[in-house]
Amino acid sequence: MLREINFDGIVGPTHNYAGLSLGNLASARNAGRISRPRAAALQGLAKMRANLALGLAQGILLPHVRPHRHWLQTLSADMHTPPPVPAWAMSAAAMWTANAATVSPAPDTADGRCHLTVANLVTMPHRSHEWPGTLAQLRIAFSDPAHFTVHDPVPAPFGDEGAANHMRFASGYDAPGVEVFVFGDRGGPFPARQSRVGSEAVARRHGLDPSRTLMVRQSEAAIAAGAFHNDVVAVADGRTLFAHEQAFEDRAGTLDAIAALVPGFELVEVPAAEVSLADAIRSYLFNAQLVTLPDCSQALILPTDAREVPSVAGWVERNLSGNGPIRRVHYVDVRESMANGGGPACLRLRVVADPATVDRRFLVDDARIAMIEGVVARHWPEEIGPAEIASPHLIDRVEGARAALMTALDLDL
Ligand code: SUG
Repeated sequence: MLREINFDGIVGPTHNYAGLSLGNLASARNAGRISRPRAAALQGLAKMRANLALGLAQGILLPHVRPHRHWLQTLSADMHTPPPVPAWAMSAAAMWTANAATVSPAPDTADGRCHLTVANLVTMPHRSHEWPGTLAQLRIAFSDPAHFTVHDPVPAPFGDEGAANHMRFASGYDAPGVEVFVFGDRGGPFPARQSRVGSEAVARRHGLDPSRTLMVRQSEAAIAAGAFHNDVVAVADGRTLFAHEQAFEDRAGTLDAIAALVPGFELVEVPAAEVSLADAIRSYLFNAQLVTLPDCSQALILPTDAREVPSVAGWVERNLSGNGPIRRVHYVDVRESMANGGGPACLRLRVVADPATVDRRFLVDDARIAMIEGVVARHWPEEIGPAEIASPHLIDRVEGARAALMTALDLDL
């Protein structure tokens, strides 16, 4: 039976604040801070546990090999090369699996298979070398050719950042969906990471029906305010779109086009007059997981940080007491990830599939989460300071930590 599985990235042992992402305000704000990889990974695992308790299906993707020595070799570099090269090679950014791939579930595609295209992430140097590690995992997790096709990345220079810039509407898991690709072309002082050409290539290779596929321009104002991915200002689930008024360049045209294709379309729009773009981005109100619970009601999984921004807290309270489709809000503490610009929705890749067709090592229940927590508690560094990034002692430690996790999960990657 098809259902939505959230594949969360396990936060890797090298999680650190190197300020690498131009246009990601949290990453810039926290550059040079001491990170807490162990707490970060445990926060992510606690989120997974809470989602399991809500009756959701949960999967994992794994930290990548760091430092990425093979990539350093292609630059004729090593961990003694001057900054920022070592920090690029140590990045734990693969934890944000909303950027792992774009996923088109089987009911949407011409051949009736679920298609995944690994994201090339070419815009940011520290993320541009993630795709081979992600592709290797996707090829194992989704190796059943009767149900899945996993594609190589779209070639450079066409930026593709995966599901973070993709929304899907559908009336049920078995029903064909409407897929909306959100690209950017200008972002004020900041890069627009998702290209139109990249999005169109993904739609074609997935065999999507053009009459149920939309290409939508992200608003320049949103990118300039720090929405480096669309999922910082909009999220969709079922027939519902939860979005900021300034998420799309052509607001009216976008909403009309979605409404025309999605019967029973429900819009939960937050006006700029109630929550400014700045507050939306500071709170990550829209980087929520919008999920359908087993009783068919919809809930938002919000970061605890959202409670601390008064305009957002006020909006959430008013919305819940209204008659909208979002009936419940659950808060999760993912502060370590948030401090690098990654909220609850960044940490997960949604795949609509039958769990029985997925490699079991990539699915978790409470017992497996407890087992992973044990590995993290034993092996993940408690803290990483900015001066330690290239230290041989830290490198030994994080390589051993990842190896211990692979052994525990019976994976050799
Ligand atoms: O690509 N942060 C990530 C955050 C990704 C969030 N994902 C989604 N919105 N789906 C990024 O900017 C920070 C790295 C650093 O500064 O060390 C970082 O890469």
